[in-house]
Amino acid sequence: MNLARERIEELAQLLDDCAVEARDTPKVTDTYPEMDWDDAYAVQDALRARQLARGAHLVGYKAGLTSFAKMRQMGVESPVFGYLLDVHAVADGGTCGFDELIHPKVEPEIAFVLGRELKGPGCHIGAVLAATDFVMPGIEVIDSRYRDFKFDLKSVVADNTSATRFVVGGQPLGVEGVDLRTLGVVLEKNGEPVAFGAGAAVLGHPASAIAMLANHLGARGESIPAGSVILSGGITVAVAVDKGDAVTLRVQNMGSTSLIFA
Ligand code: OOG
Ligand code: MG
Repeated sequence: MNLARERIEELAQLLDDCAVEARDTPKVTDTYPEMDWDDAYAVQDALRARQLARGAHLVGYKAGLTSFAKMRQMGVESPVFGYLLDVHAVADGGTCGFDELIHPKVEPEIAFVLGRELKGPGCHIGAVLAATDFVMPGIEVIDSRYRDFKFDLKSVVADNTSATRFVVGGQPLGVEGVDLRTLGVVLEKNGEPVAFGAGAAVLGHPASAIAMLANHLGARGESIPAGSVILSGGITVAVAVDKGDAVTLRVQNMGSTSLIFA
């Protein structure tokens, strides 16, 4: 750690305020280039503590930048991890307040719901599939608190990996007998298909993103509790949305989930 406790708390407050007030800020490593990985995750932890203290509940986790399409889009080269809160869940088919957000984008993802706790180190795809109750379509709404959506990995980790809203729904599917690599996904905006992909875009197999997440959390003394929902990462590039847009994600054999920006 290179940053003092007060700096960590200040940065968490800055990012929290930006999210609440829907305003952007230059990336935090511009001000603190000496920030290291532990500092970045410490800011994320402090941000989470602030939100939980306001009454939010932790409902799950997310992996991000797990597909080459996303890594290329954002100019970075490794996955990052964050958390999901109940206050950020949108009901299936529900409305997301556009004016509460800065410059939102949507991502098609496969969401995992765990039937059993998952704990690293040593977690692998097999352990993930064994612990998974079902998978379902998930749309993540990301909204970087950084100006022009520009960041480096440490800055985006501090900002809870741009996590903002999410919706899961459709038809839950058990993983037995399903090849998650070849599951096709279609993302539609206002009825037009705008992005397509298959599960393998995420690290070769979406469950490997969950294994990486469990190993990452395990190294920090945290596990993923049974019942958690986990977003495994955008399969395609993220798609910008405007006020009034309706977004639907269709996943092969899993129906669809949707939301409206109003
Ligand atoms: C970082 C978060 C990326 C994903 O699914 O790849 C992410 C960002 O691009 O803002 O959630
Ligand atoms: Mg995502």
